Amino acid sequence: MAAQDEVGIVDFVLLDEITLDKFMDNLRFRFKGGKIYTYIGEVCVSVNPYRTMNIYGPEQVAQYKGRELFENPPHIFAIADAAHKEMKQQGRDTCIVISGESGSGKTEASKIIMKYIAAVTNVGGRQEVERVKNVLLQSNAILEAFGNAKTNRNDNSSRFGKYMDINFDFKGDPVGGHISNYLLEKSRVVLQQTGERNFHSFYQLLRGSSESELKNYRLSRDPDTYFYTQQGKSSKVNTINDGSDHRATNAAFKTLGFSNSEIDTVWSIVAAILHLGNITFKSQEEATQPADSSVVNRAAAMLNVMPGELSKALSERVIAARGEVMQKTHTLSEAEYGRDALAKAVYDRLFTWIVGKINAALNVQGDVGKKSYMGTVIGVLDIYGFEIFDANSFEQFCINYCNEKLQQLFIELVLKQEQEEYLREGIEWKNVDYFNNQIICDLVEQPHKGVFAIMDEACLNVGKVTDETLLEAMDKKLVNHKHYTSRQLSPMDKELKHKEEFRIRHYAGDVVYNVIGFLDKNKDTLFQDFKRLLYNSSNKIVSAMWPEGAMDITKTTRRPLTAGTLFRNSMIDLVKTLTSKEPFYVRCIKPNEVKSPSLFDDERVKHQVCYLGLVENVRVRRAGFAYRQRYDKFLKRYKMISQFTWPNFRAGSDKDGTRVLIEERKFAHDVKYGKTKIFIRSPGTLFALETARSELIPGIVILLQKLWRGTL
Ligand code: AD9
Ligand code: MG
Repeated sequence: MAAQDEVGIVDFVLLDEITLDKFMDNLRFRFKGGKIYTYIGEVCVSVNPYRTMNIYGPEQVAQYKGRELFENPPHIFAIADAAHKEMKQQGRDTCIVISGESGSGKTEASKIIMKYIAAVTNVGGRQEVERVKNVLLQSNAILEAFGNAKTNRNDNSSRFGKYMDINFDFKGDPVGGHISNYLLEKSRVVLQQTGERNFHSFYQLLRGSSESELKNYRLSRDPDTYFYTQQGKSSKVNTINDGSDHRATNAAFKTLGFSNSEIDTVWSIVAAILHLGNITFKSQEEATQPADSSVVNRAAAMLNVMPGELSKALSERVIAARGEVMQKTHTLSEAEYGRDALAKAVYDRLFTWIVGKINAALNVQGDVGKKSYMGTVIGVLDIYGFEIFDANSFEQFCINYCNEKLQQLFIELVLKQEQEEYLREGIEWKNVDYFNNQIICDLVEQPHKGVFAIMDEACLNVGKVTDETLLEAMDKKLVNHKHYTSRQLSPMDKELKHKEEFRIRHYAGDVVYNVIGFLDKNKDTLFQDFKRLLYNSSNKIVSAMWPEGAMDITKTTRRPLTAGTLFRNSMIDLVKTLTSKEPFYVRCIKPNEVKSPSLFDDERVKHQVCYLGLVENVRVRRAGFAYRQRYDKFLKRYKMISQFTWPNFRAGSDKDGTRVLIEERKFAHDVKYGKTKIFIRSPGTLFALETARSELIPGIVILLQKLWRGTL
């Protein structure tokens, strides 16, 4: 591969001068010339083209299959292939971490990677592998229907985090998989900002169902009829065809082996939520009741529960005090709160159930599984990107924290460990400075002092604490933190307009959060009455989604973990999983805010290049080395290419042997000798070593065969 193709420099490491300006010039030049991928060593920088690119067909698959990164122009296929090759050859788990802000192209990248893996595997055409590949590919349609939505940043924004492990057998073919999902933004079910939509599934059901289906679900076609689908005032999206997407979702359900009654239950639940959203209440004397029983009837029918029971659960709750059970009627706002909590919980449970079903379909099974399953995986991570809206709440707080964690992982593995290794190995090295966002991760996740811990403490004091007093508690504990402030702490700050606001200086930008709703969302309670109601549904699938409805209210239960703590724990686990694998990175960049295929907004891109630490990445990489290996392993692999080391080197240590080999092959100018490892600067040297080796191998094999047969 030439350092330069027709459009700029293919690897930023090869820039003649490493400055932000030169970086930007190359990125812009390439984007304008239709080249959306550029490397930093093995990291792939990808700029969202906002148009269909003709670069993902069979021809390109053939071009990249089995090749080394440096043999072809930069492409995400090459990263997918590298992860696959590494896994297959070294028997190591690998993962591909895709990061970037909302709308930068992460989900598209993850789909392209999966399609590539599907395209290069199962040359033998085994049936079970084919099934697994289909399930892997089709699961996206379902997950996006139920987990994605139009936001003001992205028409198809992921509102959940997804980490998918693909299991491979010894041939390198996919034989199963597992999806872990992270915190679905369920508040969207009941509330959308102007210009945004609910999850796609709602519009798919309304626009894609036949007349008779609509009648069965007791729905009318127009999303504006339903409170839960009309708030954003933008139910129609140009880039989305809800009708055909509905067909694709149903086809995917079929491929994954969902039964007809399961599919019907899924859509009935979605319909039930639409009906729930249209329930209003009237208050008379001490009692609150649904205003219109016909709407309640429809929702009840869709959930297969008794309308009277639903009405009751919406109007009052059972409480247990000192072993005694009592009824307490709701106030109007409690009833509305309960209705929305029910709608959110039902959708969230449905989503979790769907993911569980997909995982069941992806279970390693059959002969393929038993006989040859080796247990190596490629993990693909596609999460919700960093986001700032006009109004930011608990969900944005979690999403942005998740992005902090991934940035921290990148720093740890790409910037920090690399430099530490040079130090350890005694390689001469000029330190590269970068911003370490650990301080922000700590601000959020530290025990006792972090925001999640302060929220949990507030949640323990039920009754006495409000969102406002939570903010006071945060102010008190975080007053001296460089990355935190609030209206109270900075009264002159013009960005903080309301007394409920606090600001976090994230690695990717400042975000103002409104604390109202934080406590509730963290506590995430659903009245036991609803759980019992759903458990008692005559639809077995619905009932099975709510096993805790069987619990007796008088039995004291342990306080469940809060949503924040669960999320924090799942992020810590995720980082652990990723750290245990060999990582490959795709760093996605959003070229502009208006989804234009031609506009390269310098300021916006520069901002992303800076916070992603890309220039620092180039510096570490450039001063660094493309390849390193322990002396014993290096010698074992390449000893046949030197007369001095073949068949064995006896004149000194492995390090001496390595040195003799490198000098004979005239690569001394491109390597450094560490304490335990050899460091090779350019990929070309490695390529030359590999070529020399593979040219010799057939000869060696023949030699060995002759020896074996005794004909030599
Ligand atoms: V979010 O954090 O989930 O809100 P993503 O996932 O980073 O975000 P997404 O992949 O959904 O962004 O990309 C946004 C849109 O950009 C897509 O719907 C496509 O219209 C467009 N896009 C992104 N990547 C490509 C691509 N490689 N080719 C063509 C693309 N279009
Ligand atoms: Mg996405």
